[in-house]
Amino acid sequence: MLSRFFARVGLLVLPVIALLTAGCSEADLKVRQSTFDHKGPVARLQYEVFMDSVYLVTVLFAVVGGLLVYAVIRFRARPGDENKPAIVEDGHGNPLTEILLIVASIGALVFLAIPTLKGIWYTDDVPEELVPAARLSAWYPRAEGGVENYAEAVKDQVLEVDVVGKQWWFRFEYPQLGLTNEGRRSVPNELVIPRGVPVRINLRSEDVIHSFWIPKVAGKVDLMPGRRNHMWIQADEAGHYYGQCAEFCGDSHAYMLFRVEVVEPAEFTRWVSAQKKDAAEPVAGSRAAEGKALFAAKTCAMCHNVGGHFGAGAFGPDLTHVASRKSLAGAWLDNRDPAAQQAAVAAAGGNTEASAPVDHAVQKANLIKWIGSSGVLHGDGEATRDVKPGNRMHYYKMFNVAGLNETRTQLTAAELDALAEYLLTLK
Ligand code: HEC
Ligand SMILES: [Cu+2]
Repeated sequence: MLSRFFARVGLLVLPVIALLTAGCSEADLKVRQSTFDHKGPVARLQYEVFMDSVYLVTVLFAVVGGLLVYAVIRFRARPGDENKPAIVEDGHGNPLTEILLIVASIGALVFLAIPTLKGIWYTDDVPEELVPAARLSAWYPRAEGGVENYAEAVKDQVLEVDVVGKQWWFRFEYPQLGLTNEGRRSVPNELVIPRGVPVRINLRSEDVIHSFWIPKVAGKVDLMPGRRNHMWIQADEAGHYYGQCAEFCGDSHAYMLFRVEVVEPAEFTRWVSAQKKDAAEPVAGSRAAEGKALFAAKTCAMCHNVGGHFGAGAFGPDLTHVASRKSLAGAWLDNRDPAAQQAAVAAAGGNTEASAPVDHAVQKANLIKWIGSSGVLHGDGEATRDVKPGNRMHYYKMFNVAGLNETRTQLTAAELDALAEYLLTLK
């Protein structure tokens, strides 16, 4: 009879265990946005706090579940039980058990509270010991000073990045390096940071609440309107990391991604000077030159900055170096060839941070798809489907100015092609 009982329990429990462990293979733990595959000190600490609680609840589950199973078996109904009194006599209980339970509960809380609180302080700001003189940034002029103002110098030496959340994309600014929206040179969607260096991240929002999350490097802190939050990150391996807005923020929240390029410090210095350059002039008479003229004629310049060409736009992503990025439109459209990308990951032994270079044909197709999307009327009067529903490029009702309607720009296939050719020159 007992074996029949166990057979029944087994029938119930096995599928549950199978369900719970599905997705626990080595490869599954290394997917693009896995918090188990931590690649920096902040993510590692968050992983450890998580695992501490997993160990604790596993013990709790075993103890409570074990007692339950024991009671179910030990006190199951047996033939002849009909003659026993239905209600067992009341007792006070066992004071020792009660005290032990209280002590054990407090112990469990303390066990979790210590790493949690330590983690909260650790992730709040770049720890000073992580910024010794030997690692002072090569790209930023060293603050002069001796030991007295070391703390101040350290503060200055930490690379700072301002992250601004917008519906539905991220804008990155490097105030120490002169890459800001105010200075018409911000970096949309792809955060570039040097490897092995702590970076202080200042977070704010220009509309609703968003949240900044790079599962393999650190997460998650909210970007709030009217408030400045901060955190720090460090990535210990170079590569292409995947980030995501983690707070529901409207129609296209699910399409609000971003990327983090972790590069060697020397490469970072090169990247910074490339970002500061103005866009080159397209060859006179080329399709790109035609596209440049259209960029002004079709109101694109109203929202977008192109350094050296158009300086009025500050609302949309800065396009000065749009063609140098691996993704487009809140990193929703990938500019790499999918097959080449798969091959790159496979060649790196399944490392999802490996990346194929930009494929210019894919990039051009993406540009055309994006610019010609969301109700933009093509020559034949047919509106295309949204790439990102409600996006602020094609539906800019949020300006809320009398007389401003959705863009509904008329763009022929030839015009789209010229615009894309122009944007492709913005390397
Ligand atoms: C009303 C302001 C506005 C106008 C006008 C506008 N855009 Fe945009 N554009 C945006 C916004 C906002 C985004 C970001 C959308 C998103 O990712 O959700 C964007 C995104 C883009 C991107 C993707 C940039 C990136 O790095 O991801 C390109 C390319 C672009 N616009 C080109 C154009 C062109 C070409 C025109 C003219 C036909 C144009 N835009 C007109 C606001 C505007
Ligand atoms: Cu969001």
